Amino acid sequence: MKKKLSIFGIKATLLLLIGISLVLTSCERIQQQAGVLSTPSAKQAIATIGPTSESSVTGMAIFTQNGDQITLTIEIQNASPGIHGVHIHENGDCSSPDGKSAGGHWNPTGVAHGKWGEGEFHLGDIGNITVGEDGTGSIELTTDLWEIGTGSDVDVVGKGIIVHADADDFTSQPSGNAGARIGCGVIVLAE
Ligand SMILES: [Cu+2]
Ligand SMILES: [Zn+2]
Repeated sequence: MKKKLSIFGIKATLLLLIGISLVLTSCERIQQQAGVLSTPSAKQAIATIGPTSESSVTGMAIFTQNGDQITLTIEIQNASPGIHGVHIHENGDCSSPDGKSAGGHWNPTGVAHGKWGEGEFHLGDIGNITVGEDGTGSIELTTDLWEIGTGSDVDVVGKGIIVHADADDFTSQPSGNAGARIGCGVIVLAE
């Protein structure tokens, strides 16, 4: 009788210890999640790029803020090999089959189209992506000219990413003569 009781006592203690450790683990998780959400330097915005009716292009654009610097990385797949212009356009609207619903180049400063970092250029003038034989390509750009989720004139959230069939020549107005719109994505604040 005594033996049975002591075995029961060990089992009960073990169960209690497992229960306490489970509660502690879930508390830690909640604290970690809250920490990520409240860190202002980890602000991110993303756009999932999908094909217009003229293509099968897919891709992803990720904007990550670090201090006052924002780094944009765009990766695309299933594109034709060669050079493709890529811009931020003024509307986060990919509803039309030709991508025209995204409007013109995002140009909150009201200047001419051009090459990023040289003379006048739209805040949406990201540049050109070189796509290899495997149909993939990428571009990266770091700047303090954009903001994420501030609601200001230079906030990228709510705008569109457009990938073009041809290269941006950086001189033709108003959009670099980059041809048809083959990929489109809406820039949204990342959770
Ligand atoms: Cu464009
Ligand atoms: Zn432009």
